[in-house]
Amino acid sequence: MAKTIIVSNRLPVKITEKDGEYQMIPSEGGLATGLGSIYKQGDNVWIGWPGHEVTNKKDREKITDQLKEQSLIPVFLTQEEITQYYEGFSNNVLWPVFHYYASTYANYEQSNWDYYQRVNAIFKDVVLKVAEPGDTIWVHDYQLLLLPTLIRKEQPELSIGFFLHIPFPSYEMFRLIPWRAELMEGILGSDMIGFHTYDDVRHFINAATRILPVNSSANILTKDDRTIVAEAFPIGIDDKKYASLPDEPEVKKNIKLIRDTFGNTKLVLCVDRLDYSKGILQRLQAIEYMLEHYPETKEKITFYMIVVPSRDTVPQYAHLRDEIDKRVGGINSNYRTMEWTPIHYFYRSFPIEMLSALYSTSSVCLVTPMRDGMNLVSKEYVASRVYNDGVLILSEMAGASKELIDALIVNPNNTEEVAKTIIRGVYMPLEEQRTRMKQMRQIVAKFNISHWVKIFMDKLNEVKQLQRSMQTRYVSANTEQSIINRYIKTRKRIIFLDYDGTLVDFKSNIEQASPDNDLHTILRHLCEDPSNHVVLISGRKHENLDTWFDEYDIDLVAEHGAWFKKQGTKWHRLPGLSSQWKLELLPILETYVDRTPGSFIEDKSYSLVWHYRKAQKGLGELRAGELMNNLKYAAIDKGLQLLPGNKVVEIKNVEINKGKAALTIVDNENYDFILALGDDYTDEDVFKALPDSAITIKIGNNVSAAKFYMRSPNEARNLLRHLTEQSHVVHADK
Ligand code: GDG
Repeated sequence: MAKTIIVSNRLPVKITEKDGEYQMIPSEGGLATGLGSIYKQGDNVWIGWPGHEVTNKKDREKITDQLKEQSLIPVFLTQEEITQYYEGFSNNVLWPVFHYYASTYANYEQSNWDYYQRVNAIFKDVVLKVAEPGDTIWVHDYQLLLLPTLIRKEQPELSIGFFLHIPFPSYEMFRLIPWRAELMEGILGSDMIGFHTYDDVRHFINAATRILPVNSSANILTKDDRTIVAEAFPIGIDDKKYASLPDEPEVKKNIKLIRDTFGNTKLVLCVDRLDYSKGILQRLQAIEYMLEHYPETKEKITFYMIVVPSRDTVPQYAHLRDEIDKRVGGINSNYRTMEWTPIHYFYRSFPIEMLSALYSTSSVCLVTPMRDGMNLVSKEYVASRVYNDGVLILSEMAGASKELIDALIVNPNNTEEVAKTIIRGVYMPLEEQRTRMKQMRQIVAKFNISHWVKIFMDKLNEVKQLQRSMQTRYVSANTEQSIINRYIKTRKRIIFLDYDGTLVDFKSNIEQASPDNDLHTILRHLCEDPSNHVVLISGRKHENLDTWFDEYDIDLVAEHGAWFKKQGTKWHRLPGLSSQWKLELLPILETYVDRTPGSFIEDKSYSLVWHYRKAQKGLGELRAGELMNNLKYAAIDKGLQLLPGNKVVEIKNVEINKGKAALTIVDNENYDFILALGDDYTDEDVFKALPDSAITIKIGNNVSAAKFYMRSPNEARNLLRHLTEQSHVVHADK
């Protein structure tokens, strides 16, 4: 049976060694709990580093066996590998860049990058030892950005999901990393990529399309024919656990202790891992500001500040710890009284029973990171407030602020605002506290950790289905053969061919796309067969088509159906068309050309086209959206349609439609073989208009009404070539 494999840097256990015996203590983290519903079932497993350097072969075997009982598989790493891959690259490049601290903390060392690649490859080897066709792999976080593609290269059919727990920065930040293309390539081996917020998704899609040849349409990316979805899945917590903890005797005892100690003052709680991204120094500045400017708060408010030791062997972290020490010491010695100390500071971690007691007793939870992927402390505080009271102050830079909109949201850089908000929070009327807290509790309860796991897995399956349905519609060798067989058997055929993007690749200069010798040969062979009626149906100007295709026995449809020419006759236009509207719209389009370097207008007899293929990436798309918006009402008023195409926006009369044109040609003729090839928005009308028996093929991979897909003009040409070649052989044999 197919299984699910979770992969993360760390396994959800802590290993300790005593007298040669190893002990595995399960970690209490929310992620471990949430993913427990997955990895503890059936054959599912979790792969990761056990958090301990083990060099002895026997010990490794022992640990592996012990972990196996808990469905865990270790990836053993040497100290050197951990130092360079984890501390060096993950925490000294990716962590600062992704948290917008590139200029202060990022250190781009080649050897760290080499190790990062090497360790990702080690993880890949462990994964591939257990992965089998049909399995699903869920890779976690920034330490393993290369893993999805490393796996995909060896097992292309596996379903791979990736979740990033930290923010994804804007392209301007991400591009600073010397190995940005390799990292992006690595992530894009996934089928689905999850982030905490929509902003992260937006940043990611932008970076992907700028760095690699990747197309995007909304949140769907296409890379080498593979559909990849980027989506926001805000992580949740085990809300029920936090709601029930206060009933436990140990927690009750702690609650009493805290009340007895701080009973006379309002408690403000802060809980962070030691990290510059958590904004601890800036918060201390706000606390100092409050005490200085609002002296009435003295002896009324007490701060309980927990900083959990982390990475403090790294000099920057040790420095931060010392700075915090100094700042806290300074504030306490300036403002302390006989009965009161403003900040109770602890550089250590506490058992969850104490944490829960603090969540329960604090009037305010103050969470002010400078950047945070989500921030679980804020959600844990909310889940612990079973009486719907208490106030959450939350930085707008934390992912959680997008969900917990009823918190008091602050900018952590704004010292005065944070100071005032602390006072507002402490003295907030109970009624308001309850209104806000109720809303937040509903959100934390609904979007809890099991919900997160479920929607991530459901969506990953959905993406896989989507890919499969796209895949089956690609013209395989078998499908091609059956099209050819049908072709050979039939005697009255019609073949509709779009030109740009279907028979030739797009060129940045529209005049350059003239037919080459190969295409001429293909068309000549198609036209030589008297059973074939070939129709070239294009958006190009009729003059253009004339110069290129006059020598062939084919019908030409130009400007999407505004002009038609039967072979050997003259061009005639669709009756009743007006081009008066162009006078009015042309000046508007010109303003877009003036503001968008590289763009230009193509003036056809019954339509105007604004081209932006050569415009700066991103700007063209932005202007195209703007233009469509701007012309929305004018278009309805004047009977026009706006068509966003491949790097173009076309404005034309509603009556003009390739589908209608195709239908007029097919009408009343008993064709026994109908084939249509097209790549564009406008070709969809042809696909829809033709009878069910028609073979319709979309070139490219956007959603289409066509029955089949092909990847490129090259494939389209091959099909046409094979049609005539094989039919020639059959007929010659007779
Ligand atoms: C990354 C992202 C994202 C803290 N002190 C103690 C203690 N904790 C627990 C808290 C909470 C966890 O640690 C901290 O979680 P955060 O979300 O705040 O931060 P990161 O560890 O940096 O996590 C973050 C997260 O991934 C999930 O995707 O939210 O943005 O940076 O659960 O309760 N637990 C105990 N004692 C302590 O003293 N027992």
